[in-house]
Amino acid sequence: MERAQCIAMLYPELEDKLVVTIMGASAQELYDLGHRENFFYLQHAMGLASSIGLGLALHLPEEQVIVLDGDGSVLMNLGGLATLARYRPKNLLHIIFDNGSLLSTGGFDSHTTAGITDLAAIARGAGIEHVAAVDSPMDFGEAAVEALERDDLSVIVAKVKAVGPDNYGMDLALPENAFRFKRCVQERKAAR
Ligand SMILES: Cc1ncc(C[n+]2csc(CCOP(=O)(O)OP(=O)(O)O)c2C)c(N)n1
Repeated sequence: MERAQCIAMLYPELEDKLVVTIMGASAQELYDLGHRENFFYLQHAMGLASSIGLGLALHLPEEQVIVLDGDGSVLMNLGGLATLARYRPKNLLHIIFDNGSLLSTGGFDSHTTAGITDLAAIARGAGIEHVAAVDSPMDFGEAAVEALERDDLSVIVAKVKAVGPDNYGMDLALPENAFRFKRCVQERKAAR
């Protein structure tokens, strides 16, 4: 299974949600499907996409927040899973694309490559009740639908191939994306 395939399956569902991605391949694959003002690509701050998602979810309970993360990034902020479990926002779905690689910076193996580290087990051990580990598009789709309907914190660990986009490049620098995303959040809040 490829991450781009999963993101494409998810894309129609993302129109009315707030979406935070890590930098690099995940961000590019989402951007390539068509940028929307409710997408925030967290450049540089590896590991903190779930923390940004948690803050958004806690402060905007009427929004549904989706975080698109990577194994390498999650490994840099394992405590983030425990913090998610503790605050348990009902409106947060944390999707971890586990490609066993730090793909966006050259494809170095991560701790999950040889099956040493099990991120789904860590998420469960952190206290997150709804954790799905999937490795096929059908299972990913089912897990995503269940999570979006659940009304509780959910984590999906999706095993994917270590492949990314052919080309990188976004016509949207981090500050511009951040300002526009914030404005989008404010406008959605005002419209409710
Ligand atoms: C604190 C920090 N360290 C290192 C980097 C450089 N860096 C950017 S993306 C990346 C790899 C991310 O790996 P992963 O989360 O598994 O996602 P993938 O690239 O495999 O999609 C690294 C090491 C960074 N941006 N921030």
